[in-house]
Amino acid sequence: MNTRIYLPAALLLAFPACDDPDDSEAGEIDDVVVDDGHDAGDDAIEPVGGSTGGLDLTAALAPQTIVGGGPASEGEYPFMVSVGFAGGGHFCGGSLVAPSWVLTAAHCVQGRDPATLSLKIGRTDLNNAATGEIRSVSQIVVHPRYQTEAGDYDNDLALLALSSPSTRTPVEIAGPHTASDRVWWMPNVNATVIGWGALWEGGPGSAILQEVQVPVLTDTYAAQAHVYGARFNRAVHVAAGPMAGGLDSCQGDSGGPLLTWTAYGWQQFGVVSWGDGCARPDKPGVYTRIGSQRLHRWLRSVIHETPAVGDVNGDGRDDIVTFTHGDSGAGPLDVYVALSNGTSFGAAQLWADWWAHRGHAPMVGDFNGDGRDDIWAFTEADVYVALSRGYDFNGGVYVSPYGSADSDDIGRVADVNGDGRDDAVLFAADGTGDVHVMLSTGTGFGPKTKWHEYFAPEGETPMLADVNGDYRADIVTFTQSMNGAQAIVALSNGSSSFGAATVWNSWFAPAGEVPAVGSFNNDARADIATFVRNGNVYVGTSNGVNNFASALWTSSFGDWNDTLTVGDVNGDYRDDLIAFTQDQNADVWVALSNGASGFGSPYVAHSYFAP
Ligand SMILES: [Ca+2]
Ligand SMILES: [Ca+2]
Ligand SMILES: [Ca+2]
Ligand SMILES: [Ca+2]
Repeated sequence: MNTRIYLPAALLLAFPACDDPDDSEAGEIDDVVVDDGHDAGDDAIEPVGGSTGGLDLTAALAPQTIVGGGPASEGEYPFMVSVGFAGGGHFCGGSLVAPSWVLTAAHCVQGRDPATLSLKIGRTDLNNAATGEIRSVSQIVVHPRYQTEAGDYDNDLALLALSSPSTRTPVEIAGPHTASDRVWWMPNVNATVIGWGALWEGGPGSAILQEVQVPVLTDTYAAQAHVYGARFNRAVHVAAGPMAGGLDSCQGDSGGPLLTWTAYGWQQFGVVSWGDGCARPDKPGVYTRIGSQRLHRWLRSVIHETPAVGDVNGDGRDDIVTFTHGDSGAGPLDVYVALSNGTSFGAAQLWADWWAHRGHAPMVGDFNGDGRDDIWAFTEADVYVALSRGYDFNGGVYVSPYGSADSDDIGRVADVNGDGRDDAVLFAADGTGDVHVMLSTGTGFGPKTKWHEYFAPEGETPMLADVNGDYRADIVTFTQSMNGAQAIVALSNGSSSFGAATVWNSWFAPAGEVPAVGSFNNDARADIATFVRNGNVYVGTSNGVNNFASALWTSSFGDWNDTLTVGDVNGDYRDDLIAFTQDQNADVWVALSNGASGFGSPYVAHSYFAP
């Protein structure tokens, strides 16, 4: 087994402090010619043009591969990054995923000093100094659970903060809106992997970026004994490559992107991590599964704050809340609130600190039924709640029975039994379709019990809303698959279960759209909505029995990069549209529902919130 980092022996000697899990493998690529540019004192200033990636270019110019591929065109992958040593050579790939963040593999950078790293962004030929951008690294954030689970190189992810933002366009990462993007990287889809790594197992790298197409494999295949067995962990790994071998990523490609071509351009769903050799039969490349719920959530929570919407002071108008995140022991882990005045949101106020680490899923909901929404966090093993006092969240903390949550689950908060207190609902992301509920007692949680046997299996987008107006929240899922886009409902019986799953709309929120639930018109029943990338928002109004009737309510709201949601900003019992841009401006946009057929003109309701 080996990771796909490029670390020739000479490089290890030059950086003895930079130990690597893969030391023992370095000999496999010792025929790579290493230049002498790795002395920090030798080349303190980036020798634009001279940084060859430590490769013998004459040997690397053979017209092949990554393994079995071919050269990329100039400008084809503007988000591609070469991770190298300052004044030295390439050793890993990476990808620009936000203006100030580069994604790579944990095993490439763990334990390193950020000051020793240099990034080349958007360069195809590592020798061509006229192209791309050079950036230094101010911070390395390694996944806190890297290498702590059962499989090989679990959670092999790291983010590098850039010293100054890149001007290149970042690549989109899979799963930004729960699971709707899963459709683009289903098994058998042909994915693309790119890198400057070895052209064959044990061979030299390439100065010219290489690309190759590899089929996405099923988890079942990758977990077979003759493939990777238990070393393959489906929660965090995805395998790609022909079963017969011949096409693969290899040493020097580690940290680079595994990409799929969607209707909207490139999307990254994997990070080059490890494999047995390169391009061997039944030994495909194994990639970090960044499209999984939990890894996407972690990535997102490093790059951005997490916004939420709820009425935290109990005046009937929904307010906005943001969770800043941070790591255990490091912070910041603040929670800010901006209260609605009926039209816009006031100044941000600090209402809590030390809440929701990176990767934990924060939410808001009224745990004790006093009309004020409280803050929640779904962690690896528990559900936490802190009560609102109307001016902060220091009204007491409650924790679920230990082990009741799983970081792969999709957690939701809603009142399923109609007692006015929001309950915790957990949708299993392991494909079983189990739905569990923990009822709120107002001062604690009841036992975790199964309320549905099969609802919203992996790849769907589950939500809760009272669609029949009996004050009990029902479960709703959007299938969002390649050949179907159903909205399916199972009604709460108020005490122990959700009923039979029934299709209420047979075409709503197909893959690539962002679904939501809310009450948009003047009845007491919750409806559904979907945000389309072109700015259209459709609403499906509930008839309370068996149907959501779809209509276009606006054609000018939101941008795909926004976090799109709904809430009742003005307290008229109708949900309005809310978009958090989460960019440098971090504007919050609102469009008010007219209660019948449309949303008003979008306006900025807060000028800087949840960047
Ligand atoms: Ca309020
Ligand atoms: Ca409350
Ligand atoms: Ca309840
Ligand atoms: Ca209901």
